[in-house]
Amino acid sequence: MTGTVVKGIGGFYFVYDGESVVMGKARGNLKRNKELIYVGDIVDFDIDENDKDGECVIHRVKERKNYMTRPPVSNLDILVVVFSLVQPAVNYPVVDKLIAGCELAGIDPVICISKADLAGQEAVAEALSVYSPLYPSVSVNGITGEGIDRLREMISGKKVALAGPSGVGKSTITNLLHAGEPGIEEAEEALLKAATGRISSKTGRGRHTTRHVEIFPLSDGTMLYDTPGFTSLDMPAVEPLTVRDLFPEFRELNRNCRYSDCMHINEPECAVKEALQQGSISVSRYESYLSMTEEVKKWQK
Ligand SMILES: Nc1nc2c(ncn2[C@@H]2O[C@H](COP(=O)(O)OP(=O)(O)OP(=O)(O)O)[C@@H](O)[C@H]2O)c(=O)[nH]1
Ligand SMILES: [Mg+2]
Ligand SMILES: [Zn+2]
Repeated sequence: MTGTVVKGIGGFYFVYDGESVVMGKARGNLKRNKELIYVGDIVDFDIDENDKDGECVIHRVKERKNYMTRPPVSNLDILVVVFSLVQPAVNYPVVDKLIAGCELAGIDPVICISKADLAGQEAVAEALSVYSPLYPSVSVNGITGEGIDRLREMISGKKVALAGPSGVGKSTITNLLHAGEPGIEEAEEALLKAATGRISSKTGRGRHTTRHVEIFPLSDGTMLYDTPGFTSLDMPAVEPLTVRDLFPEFRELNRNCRYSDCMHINEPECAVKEALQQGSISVSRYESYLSMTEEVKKWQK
């Protein structure tokens, strides 16, 4: 049989075959090869109801379309980069790193500004103006549900992960997208519900409420991955030139730079720096770019 791994905890995996979820373990050959199983993996498994380790044994992981290590997920069509402007305060370098990680993995990012009720319309509009020319973008209010229908349309039928800092409201959005699903019994709904947490009043940060990646299948075919939040992200071991190419707003302009290998930092006749001076490239995006190129230098000898 074939199914999707929807959750993994302590060596146990939950596999969804389109109808029901069975729990089981990986067969010895996978463990011996130290093959990792990601949530989102399509796996071949056998049902073994007499096994003491659960109802199924996974014996093969199918080739992945793509994967990410942070958060650890595979086979995504879309990754929704969720961040709030306040509670917790936005950290643009982290947001831009996550977006760059999507570009690197070949996953389409959608930008979602959460907690629209807390930041004020102007601040939300300003943040949207930075990202909406680059990627599909939306703002949502987890209290009133405003914006959730637009988000639902943007991700309908796709394999979609919600990712971003702890406490920004990913699990709240998961529950809102999940609410009102037809055919779900109340008890089942309670089980399916993603746990949400509070913001620490001391630090203004999230409390890492979600500890594991979990997929919630929706009735329109959407596979919604809720993921644990983080406070920081590391750059992968890539060349500075690769980092440059992860910024879509630079790619077009690069043709007008004097040098085709222009890093848009100190070179003369650089179209990106001109655009920056004219204000058509966002200062915060450019600063994220600078910090990312600095960070990957540690990988160079
Ligand atoms: N004011 C306001 N609070 C919100 C909103 N969305 C979520 N919250 C609250 O923010 C807190 C954190 O929400 P979660 O959904 O647990 O955040 P998370 O991103 O899943 O956090 P982790 O699981 O730690 O990564 C909860 O107390 C929510 O009720 C919103 O739009 N406005
Ligand atoms: Mg959560
Ligand atoms: Zn340049």
